[in-house]
Amino acid sequence: MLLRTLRELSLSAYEMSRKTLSIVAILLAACLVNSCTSKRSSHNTRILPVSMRKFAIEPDVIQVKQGEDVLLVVSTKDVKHGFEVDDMGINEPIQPGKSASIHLDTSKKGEFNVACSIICGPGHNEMTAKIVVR
Ligand SMILES: [Cu+2]
Repeated sequence: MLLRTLRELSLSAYEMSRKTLSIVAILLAACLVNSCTSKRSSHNTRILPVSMRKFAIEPDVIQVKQGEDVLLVVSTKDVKHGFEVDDMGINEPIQPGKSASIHLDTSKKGEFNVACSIICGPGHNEMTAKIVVR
């Protein structure tokens, strides 16, 4: 009798822990799904096309709001260029015929210089722009 009760007790404890585990697993899964979808939701993402060419970056002033979700879609009209924003840790080669999507960190206000990081000809140094986060 006592043995049986003990067995039942340990069984129910085992089942309880299994239940707890599955609840924790479900909660974890829900959190993961939620954070994934909120990061990937394209609802509020502002997509800004930027084009590079000899020897300009257009637009040369890219204005965004602090905290805004911004995706730059950078392409080149001629040769290979490099889209570089030193203070944002961005340096992306841009190949002809293939645009690059660059997610902007807009958490800090300020002006960030954009330059071409791949020497592309005599006007290479004139290839500048700025990102203004306000
Ligand atoms: Cu260039």
